[in-house]
Amino acid sequence: MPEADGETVLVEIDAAARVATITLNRPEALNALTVPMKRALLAAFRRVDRDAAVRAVILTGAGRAFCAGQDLRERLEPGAAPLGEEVRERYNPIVQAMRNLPKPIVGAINGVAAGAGASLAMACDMRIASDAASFALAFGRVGLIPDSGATWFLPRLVGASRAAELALLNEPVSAADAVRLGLVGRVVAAAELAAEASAVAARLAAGAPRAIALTKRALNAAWGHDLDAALEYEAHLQDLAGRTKDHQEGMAAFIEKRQPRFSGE
Ligand code: T3D
Repeated sequence: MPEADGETVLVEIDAAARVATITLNRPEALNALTVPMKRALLAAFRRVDRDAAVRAVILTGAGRAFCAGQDLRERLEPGAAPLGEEVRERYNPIVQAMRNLPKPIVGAINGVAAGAGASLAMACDMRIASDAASFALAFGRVGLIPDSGATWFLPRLVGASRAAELALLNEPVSAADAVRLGLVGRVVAAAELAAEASAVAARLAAGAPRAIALTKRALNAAWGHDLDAALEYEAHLQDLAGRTKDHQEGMAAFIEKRQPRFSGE
């Protein structure tokens, strides 16, 4: 398994802020995803998972797009894998790595997010969009169904009725409409996107890492739980959070009227 390849996927680490930025980097093809790029993206998420110095992650795109989904030219090349295999072996592991990453991922949606690019945006824990961004499911336009988690994330983010409209009509959604629908949390001017995403990621990185990881785990699990199961799972995870040094530090900081310094223990 290669490391993020340093070409089509860039990983930069801000050691002071404890934030990693993963950048999809094929701007000439709107960051459309090729096989090597998907391998590199999975390697990038695994790398930031292993790096104890990283506490929050930003996912963004180089150039004018976030990601145009599957590289359609590559699919026409001889020897391209059958679609089911490609989705199972290349796309699904990326989405699983993102959701299972015990660190928050901020999607900095700098431009169009189409097809599997929209899925990657939805797999982030939160999304900040540039006012130049847009979303398009796009799969239907090439005779495919939404994949890489799109059928799972979309109704949960925007509701069943809107999800059906977006998935079946495949029409683009502007950044302004995306925030209204709940696809993104906020929209900022294009020139401010990087700074805004960095500020949000730095705030996340300053939080208690174990509590953040457990919160992400609880939110992931809640979709499959009824209320009783969710209450019990919260109690279980709270027990774990309550045993951390960071819980003690947070309590001490409150009593001493100072900012907490979380160690991740
Ligand atoms: O493995 C599998 O296939 C299964 C998984 C499938 C998952 C999927 O993601 S299926 C959906 C694939 N994505 C799409 O269908 C989107 C295709 N792209 C577009 O519809 C448009 O490009 C956009 C709406 C995203 C942006 O439109 P626009 O007008 O701003 O840009 P453009 O002129 O169309 O594109 C600029 C360049 O990027 C252009 O290259 P050129 O002509 O300048 O050399 C274009 O061909 C290239 N590009 C854009 N999207 C893709 C792409 N090249 C390859 N694959 C792409 N997906």
